[in-house]
Amino acid sequence: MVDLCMLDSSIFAGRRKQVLDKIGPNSLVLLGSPPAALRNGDADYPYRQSSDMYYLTGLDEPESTALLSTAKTEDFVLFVRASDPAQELWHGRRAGVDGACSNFGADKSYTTQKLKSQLLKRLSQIDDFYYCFGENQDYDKLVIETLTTLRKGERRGLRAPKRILDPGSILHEMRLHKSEEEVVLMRRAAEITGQAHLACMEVAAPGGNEGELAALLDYTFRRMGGTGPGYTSIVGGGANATILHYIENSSPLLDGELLLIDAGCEVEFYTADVTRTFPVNGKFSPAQKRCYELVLKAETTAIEMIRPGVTIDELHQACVRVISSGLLELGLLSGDLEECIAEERYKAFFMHKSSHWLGMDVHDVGAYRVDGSARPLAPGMVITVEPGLYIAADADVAEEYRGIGIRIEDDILVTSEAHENLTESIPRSVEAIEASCNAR
Ligand SMILES: [Mn+2]
Repeated sequence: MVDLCMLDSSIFAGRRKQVLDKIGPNSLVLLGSPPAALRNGDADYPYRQSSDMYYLTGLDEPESTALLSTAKTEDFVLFVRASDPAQELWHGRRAGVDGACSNFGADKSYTTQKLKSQLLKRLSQIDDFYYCFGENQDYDKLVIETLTTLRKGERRGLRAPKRILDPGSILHEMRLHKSEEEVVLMRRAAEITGQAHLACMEVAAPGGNEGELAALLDYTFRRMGGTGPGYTSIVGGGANATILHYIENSSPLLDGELLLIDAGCEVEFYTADVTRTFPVNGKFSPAQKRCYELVLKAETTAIEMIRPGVTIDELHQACVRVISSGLLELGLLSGDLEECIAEERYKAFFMHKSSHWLGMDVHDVGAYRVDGSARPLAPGMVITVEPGLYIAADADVAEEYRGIGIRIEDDILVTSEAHENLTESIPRSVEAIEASCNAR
């Protein structure tokens, strides 16, 4: 059975009620689950429910489908795998048709095999159909076949919905604004993530390996009650840190190099997303320190700006200005500051954006622009701030800067007054990082 240790069934019911209130009369929402993913041979990856499906149901099973409807039918219908002692002996527990009602609050439930006939019946009774094409080919095929059957059957009294709408327009707006319960989970994810990063600073040393630290992250996440990493951890030493999404995590840790760790713990489907960069031997070289303090200055400048009404674009522009100005001072760029910014020359060393929404998905849902303009931040939103500096090992710059990769990333809750840094306690200043690295 799914462990609802913090989010109880009333929270999922409240979310469904909000959706039902927003979709208007004669509407139906279909949410599906991704198929189990094969790793190799006959072994699967661990299953992860889609965030939208979990957000509204709390059900973490493949082959499950949810319908929410304001037509003259049940409000909430679940389709699930049938209980099957033999299958459950081999592959794990199932809610089953009875459990879908008694444990997950469905007004009516069926086995997955009934989805096709029920969808045909229920889609012929509505005007607005909320369904997201392009996420799952099996559902796309079923939906297209069903709509085609309905259109062809108009002379027999069938009718197709008038409109197909994106459920994200409602659901993703809800997910963008975190409730108190969600903030509790994100706070917990941030705390555990902090402990894991700290453990890595204490353990990392020349002669170690990136893989050992990736394992320490996993171990700390799960030992402290998380479900594991919310995305594949990035543990990159030396020039590996200049590869933005490096996940091989298998190189030796070398004396004199920096180590970049981008890792976040997931707690009940909510993830943290934190990056720290520190010296393998516990002491920044002068060039590393200059680069590090530049990225830190960009990060703190942007974080300080965060309050309702500010936009993510403005935070990024602030980071770009600090980084560009620092690159000129370090001699990594030359010329005029305004030109470097206008011509985006900083992109040779800082090529990604500074922030994204954070929540159930590490790059969480929610529109970044509204009516063509950058969206103002509002209380309850959670964003990252993560400027970086990446100097390729063969870059045409002074030798001491080659192969330096630095990113510093924190998770920020927008509050009514300004903001709260959920990951503030994880060492960030040069002094705090060196102290933690030498606390082993
Ligand atoms: Mn991030």
